[in-house]
Amino acid sequence: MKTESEVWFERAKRRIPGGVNSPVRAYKAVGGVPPFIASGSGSHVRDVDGREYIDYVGSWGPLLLGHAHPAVVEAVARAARDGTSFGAPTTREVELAELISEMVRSVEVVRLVSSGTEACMAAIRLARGFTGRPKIIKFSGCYHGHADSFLIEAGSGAATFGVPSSPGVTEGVARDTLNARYNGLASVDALLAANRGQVAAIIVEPVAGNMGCVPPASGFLEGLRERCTAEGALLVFDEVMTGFRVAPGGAQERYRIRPDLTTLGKIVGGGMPLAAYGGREEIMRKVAPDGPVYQAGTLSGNPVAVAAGLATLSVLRADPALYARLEQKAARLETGTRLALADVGLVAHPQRIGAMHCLYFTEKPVTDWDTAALADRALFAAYFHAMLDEGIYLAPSQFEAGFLSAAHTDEDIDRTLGAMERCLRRALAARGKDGAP
Ligand code: KE4
Repeated sequence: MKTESEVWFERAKRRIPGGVNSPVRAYKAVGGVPPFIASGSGSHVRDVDGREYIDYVGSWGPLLLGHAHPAVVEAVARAARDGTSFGAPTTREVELAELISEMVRSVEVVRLVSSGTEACMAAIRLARGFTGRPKIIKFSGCYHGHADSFLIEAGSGAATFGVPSSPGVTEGVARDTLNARYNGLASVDALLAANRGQVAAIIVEPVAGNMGCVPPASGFLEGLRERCTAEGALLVFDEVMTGFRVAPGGAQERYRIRPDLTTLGKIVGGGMPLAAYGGREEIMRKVAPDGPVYQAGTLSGNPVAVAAGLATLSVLRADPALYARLEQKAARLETGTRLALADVGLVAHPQRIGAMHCLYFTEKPVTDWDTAALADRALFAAYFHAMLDEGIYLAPSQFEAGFLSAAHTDEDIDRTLGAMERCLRRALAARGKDGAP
């Protein structure tokens, strides 16, 4: 007897590539059929077969408050009743821009857009327009959305051009994207020396959440700030994931670094399609219609999405103790994970910053893409499915971050830890690995 999710997945694949509207949702990295989700409430989601899960994906980061938070749902419903879109300025957009600027101090002027990809794409175009330079430096293992300039793998050697990582991205685009090693300032120095006066910006995830969860090494972010200032390049913090997550003012508050531009997404939209880019006024005044750098969007600053973002940030601003409560729960989950690993005798590395985390099935800690790539993906997949069977909904890839929300309860953490040792043993058995009984 097929499950409802199986039936729907077969039907979906007939009309949608991979049956999904974003590739990671198809479970290619872990195999199996993705549960089709019917609803979410707080820290839980329920699938179309009526199975309930503790959710550590949280829509990939937006739901810091949990699913269907009453303030967000009410704000969305109220806004929708007044109309879903006008393509005209509204007062709420101004209020959200002011709130973003208040919470993320380096953002003096901000433009609202509809996705993190759009925000990062626009930020890079702006950096090129402001500096008159063509090249950008990004970091292997970091993800800034699917704009052509970002779908570039590192070419061999430090000074060579990038290589398209997707068909459809041209060599012409690839030559202006340079890949450095995350936490590797020497690789940045080599690229800057080989491209002197050519680099418009360095774009970085201040905590890398798209190869799992890789914290910045001590001095790394400071080193990028110094190098950008010395080189006349812009430092762009991609805080689409870390913004409002690792601190109320994002990673730049946590690590006390002032970037020139910041991109935001996920939490800023409270689960609705909304993102933003902003920063120094001198730079942002180059954006049309103030300046010549063009960027536009039919649904940019959409009143319903803005209402969700305003409600979300307003809850965060009114409850700064939320972050301390989150930290306490996240730390308990991490400690319990370490105990479970010790009990089964498995060397693995839980890595965490605030309420974003990843359990790496690696012998050594992960500091960059090269060390992340050593992870035992098959062991992760076996662990993932064992946890899913126990009603624990993890991100379906070793190279994705997991997220805790303010809605996760101590009982959720206890249930997760209670399942973890069983699932680690099941995964080890499935993989025929040594695991002390
Ligand atoms: P979106 O275009 O997906 O809204 O944002 C792109 C983006 C930009 N910058 C960072 C740091 C991001 O994490 C993202 C998107 N993150 C992925 C999760 N790894 C979204 C999930 C997906 O692609 O379905």
